[in-house]
Amino acid sequence: MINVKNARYITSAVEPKDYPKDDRPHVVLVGKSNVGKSSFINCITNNKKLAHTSSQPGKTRTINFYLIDNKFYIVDLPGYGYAKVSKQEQLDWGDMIDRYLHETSNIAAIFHILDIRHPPTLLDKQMGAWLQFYQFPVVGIATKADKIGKSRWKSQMELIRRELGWSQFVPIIPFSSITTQGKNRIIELLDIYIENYYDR
Ligand SMILES: Nc1nc2c(ncn2[C@@H]2O[C@H](COP(=O)(O)OP(=O)(O)O)[C@@H](O)[C@H]2O)c(=O)[nH]1
Ligand SMILES: [Mg+2]
Repeated sequence: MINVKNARYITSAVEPKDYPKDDRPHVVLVGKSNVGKSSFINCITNNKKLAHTSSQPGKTRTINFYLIDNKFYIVDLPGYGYAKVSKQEQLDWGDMIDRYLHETSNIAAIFHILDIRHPPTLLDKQMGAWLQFYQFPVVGIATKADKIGKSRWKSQMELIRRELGWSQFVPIIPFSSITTQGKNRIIELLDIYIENYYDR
């Protein structure tokens, strides 16, 4: 059983030659810029300083690797949908993500992070279609759950499921990095995906 007690930043990469070379599994975070990916990492690892959070969107421009329990990596992909980047930067972004997804054979799962308050954007849907194409196991994380009443969680999550075309087999976890809602379930899921990876 993983305990996520030991988490450390390993490296940031743009090109495949800079990815970690070992074959420990990767759990990959994707989502819009500012959706709460860095906060997710800090919450799950109990370390407020591990990943840089920012109220300023569009900050992360590299693929960041964190090693957890010496057993698997959490991979923070740069967020999409930040309006104030140039066309060229958007192309570079697409390239960076495409190469990562294409050239990484040890992806155990992809955590697609969405804001529970809003319907998925066009870019969320494009990312969803991309992940479906690659046939990665996907988990939906509906974050910022503290910002709406609990009575709305279910319908918002069903909206996300419907808009992204996810079957009932795709788990969606209501999550908040502030209240830690959903954290235990996420750690259970991480454990399952990592064990499955090592068993295959
Ligand atoms: N209320 C609330 N705010 C959050 C949550 N997660 C992230 N935020 C805030 O959203 C902003 C962006 O978060 P960050 O983790 O840097 O997003 P990233 O760009 O996806 O890495 C910051 O101001 C965070 O404090 C959450 O679960 N609840
Ligand atoms: Mg970030």
